[in-house]
Amino acid sequence: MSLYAKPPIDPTQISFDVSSGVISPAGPTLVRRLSDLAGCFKDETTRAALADKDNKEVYRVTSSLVPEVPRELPQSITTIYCGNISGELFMTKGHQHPDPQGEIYLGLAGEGGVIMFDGTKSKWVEVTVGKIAYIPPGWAHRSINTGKSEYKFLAVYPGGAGHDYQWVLDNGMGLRAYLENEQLVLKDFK
Ligand code: M6P
Ligand code: ZN
Repeated sequence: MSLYAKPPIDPTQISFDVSSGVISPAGPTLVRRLSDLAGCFKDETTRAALADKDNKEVYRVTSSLVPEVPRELPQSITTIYCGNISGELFMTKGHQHPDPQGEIYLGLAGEGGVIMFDGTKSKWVEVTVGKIAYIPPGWAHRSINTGKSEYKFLAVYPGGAGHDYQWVLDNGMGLRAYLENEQLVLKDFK
């Protein structure tokens, strides 16, 4: 008998296709456009103008059917498209876990990584194919596409951890990621 009274999902096999980013059986897909990223880029004026103009898709997140509830381990594939706003590279919104719990990111395709910030210290970790980033409890995380193609990674995270986006808007991420002369340049967040 299961030690856990009502498991919401049975032991199962989950397929994922790296080129399409499709997970099956599929859960929800989240699409974030420039209009969803208010306050994320340093050049907010240009972000807002471009959001009004063509409102490009910046990234999408496909998920499995494993639900975001305590004790479960949901997975998702994030695809960040190539682009920048005044040199600052396309990124995820970034969040802190309201319930401090860890998370892992596995690189699937392209070039990129994650900025982590604990409110005092910040850290850049590259997450390419063959690498796993470990995000410890208490560290906010924001992913960046540093390459010339789509950047994809698989995330596995505790279902009860939650997503606090306001924490990042209030505290920043410590660092910002730019492309200068084809090189990644990390700058102070301010
Ligand atoms: C990863 C995971 C998800 C997260 C997604 C996009 O797939 O960390 O939990 O939702 O990245 O990041 P954000 O929620 O910051 O937009
Ligand atoms: Zn997270």
